[in-house]
Amino acid sequence: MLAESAAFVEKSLDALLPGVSGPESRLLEAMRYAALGGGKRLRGFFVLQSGNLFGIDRGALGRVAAAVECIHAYSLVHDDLPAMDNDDLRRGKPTVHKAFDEATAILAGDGLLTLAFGLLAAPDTHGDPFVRCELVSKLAHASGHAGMVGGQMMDIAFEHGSPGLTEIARLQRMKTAALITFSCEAGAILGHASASARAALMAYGQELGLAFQIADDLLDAEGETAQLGKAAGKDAAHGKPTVVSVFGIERARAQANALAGQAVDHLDLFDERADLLRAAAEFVVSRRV
Ligand code: GRG
Repeated sequence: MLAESAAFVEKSLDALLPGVSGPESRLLEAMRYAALGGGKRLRGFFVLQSGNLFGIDRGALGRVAAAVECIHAYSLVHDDLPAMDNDDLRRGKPTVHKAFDEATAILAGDGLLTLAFGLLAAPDTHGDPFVRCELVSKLAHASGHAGMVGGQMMDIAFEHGSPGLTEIARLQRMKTAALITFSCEAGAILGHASASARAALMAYGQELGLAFQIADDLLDAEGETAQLGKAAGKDAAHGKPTVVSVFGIERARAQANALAGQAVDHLDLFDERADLLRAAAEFVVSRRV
């Protein structure tokens, strides 16, 4: 299901990332290393599938999917830095600061972050400047202090506290679900969709984003480093509060499945063109990587 769209997202990214040349070539090489050649491309998949519901052309969808994957790749590069998670392995290969160096990793993340907004703002993404502006502003909200970056700060703050389930859910909505929600909303923005269609896609993204994070925490608790392509068992080792640490494995799994089911219910107003989004909900909670 994901393979075809992952290949298309990879191709789009390859074409849209700058080529490696000039005295800054080390930066460009690190950006390409971080963004290409790995990852499930799940966020890109949501962009493509939400856009398909409204007949958006593939070129535009490839640009928006690439923008979201650039933001995601930057967040992984910065998350892996010694000042944050200090990880050596990501997507089955050395993290960017290991393959290059810390300064280059910081700059590569910065380069990917800004490239994402440049891609959305360019006329090739959509002929209507209001649509481009809305994509930029919604992605900024999802990835900045009110979304992913804010969630990451809460994650760090909670290492020294004992948050309850409400706080953990808020953190996960910001850190993980906000970017997934934007990916699902993007097709509706590009397609000038009705308010109800847009709300349904956002609700799907929010529920599935939370299910995705719980599934990720379950993989961290139960998976193997070699299979995941990143370090496993880190949450427990660091005493990190997650839905798994609060609920235990079985209840956390039941919660992830329930959220995935609720996500699918939000798609009721769409016909069979939403079937891949329906299937993705099952994938998100049963995945092994
Ligand atoms: C450092 C600004 C900043 C933000 C960091 C995304 C993030 C916030 C941290 C990465 C660590 C983490 C466990 C985040 C939760 C989201 C998540 C599960 C990311 C991994 O996403 P996948 O599984 O990765 O989709 P691939 O490699 O398949 O793209």
